[in-house]
Amino acid sequence: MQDPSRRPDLDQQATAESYMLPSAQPVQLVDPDGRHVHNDKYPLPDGEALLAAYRELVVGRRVNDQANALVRQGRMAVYPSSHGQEACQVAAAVCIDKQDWLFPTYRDTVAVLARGVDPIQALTLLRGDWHSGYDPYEHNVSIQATPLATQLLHAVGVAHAAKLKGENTVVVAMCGDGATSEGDFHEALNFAAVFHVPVVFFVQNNQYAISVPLHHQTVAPSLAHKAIGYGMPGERVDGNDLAALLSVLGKAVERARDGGGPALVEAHTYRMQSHTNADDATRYRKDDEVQQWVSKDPIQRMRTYLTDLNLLDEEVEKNIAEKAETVAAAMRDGLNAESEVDPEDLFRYVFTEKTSQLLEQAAKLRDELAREPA
Ligand SMILES: Cc1ncc(C[n+]2csc(CCOP(=O)(O)OP(=O)(O)O)c2C)c(N)n1
Repeated sequence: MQDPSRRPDLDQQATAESYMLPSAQPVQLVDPDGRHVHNDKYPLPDGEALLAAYRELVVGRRVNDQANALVRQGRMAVYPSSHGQEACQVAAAVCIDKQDWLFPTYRDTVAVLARGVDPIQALTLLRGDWHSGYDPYEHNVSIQATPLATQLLHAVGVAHAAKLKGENTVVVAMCGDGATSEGDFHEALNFAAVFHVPVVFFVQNNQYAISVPLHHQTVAPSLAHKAIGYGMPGERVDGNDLAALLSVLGKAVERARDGGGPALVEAHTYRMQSHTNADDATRYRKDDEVQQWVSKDPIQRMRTYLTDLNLLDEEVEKNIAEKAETVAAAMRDGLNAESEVDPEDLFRYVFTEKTSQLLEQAAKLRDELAREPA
C-alpha cells in the first residue's frame, strides 16, 4: 500500500496541487523555429544526447515512410504510422535504461525499433504473420498491444512485481488519447497510484482516435490533469519537441526510480497521416488543420537547433541519412522475402485443451488445404 513517507514531494510539504497539476502550457524547450526556450523546472538535455536521439528520429521517419510503401506494395497487411510523432517514439525508448521495460501499442513500432528490436521481427505482427515476431525479454519490450489500454495493466503488473522483488526497474507504458477513455486506463492508473509502483504512463495525444477528435473524447482541461484524480503528478509536453520530451520523461523516470511513484505525461502531437491504410482521414478533417502541424515538425526544429550548435553539418547529416537508408533496405529485403506460415497455427497456443469448436474448425481447414486446387 501507499507509504506517505516514501513520497518525497509530500515530505517537502508541497500541496497536492503544486506538484500534481501539469504546467499551464505544454513544456517546450526548443520551439518550432529551432530556438531554445528557457524552463526553470526542466533543463535542456546536452547536445550529444540530443544528437544521438536526432539520429533515431531521422531513422524513425524513414521507417514510417518505408513501412507505408511496403503496405502499398502488398508486403504488409497494415501499418499505423507514427509520422509526425517520431519525437515521442524516440523519447519513450531512450528515456529508460536497459533493465527497464517499454509497453508499446500498435502505433509505436518506431519506439520498439529505437529500443533495439530487429525491424523485420517487429513488423511480423503488421505483416499479419504472427501475434508478435520478437522475444519481449531480449530488449525488455512487451508485444505491441492492439486492444486499447490493455498494455497499461500489464505494465503496472510488471512494475509492481519488480518493486516487490526489489529490482531497479522502471516501466514506461504508452497509449493514445482515445485509450484514456477505456476502463483499463482507469484501473491501471488507480492501482499504480495506490500501490506506488514505478511506472510512467505516456499518452501520445495525437488529437484523434481514428475519426474521433479529442473534444469528443474528453472535456477534462487536459489529459494530464487526470493524474491528480489518482494522486499522481501529471505533466504535458510539446510532443514534437524532442528536447522537452527527453527532459520531462527523464524526470518522471528518475522520480519513479527513486521511489517517487507513478506519473502521467501527456504529449501534444498530431497524427499527420490516416489512422492506418484502412482509413481515409480526409473524410473527417480538413487539410488546413493538417498543414498547421507541418511547420511544427519534430525533425526540422531539431535539425535547425543542432546545426546552430555546430553539432550537425552536411557530413553528419549524410551519415545519418545513410544509416536510415540501410534500415529501409533491410526492411525491403526482409519483407519482400516470402514467409512460410502454417495456417494451423491459428488454432495453436490459445488453449491447452482446444474447444470442440476449434477442433472442428481446424479439421475443416485441414480438409480444405488438402484438397487439390480446382
Ligand atoms: C478495446 C478496443 N476497443 C476498440 C478498438 C478499435 N480501435 C483501434 S485503434 C482505435 C483508436 C485509438 O485511438 P488512440 O488511443 O487515440 O490511439 P491512436 O490510434 O491515435 O494512436 C480504436 C477505437 C481496439 N483496438 N481495442
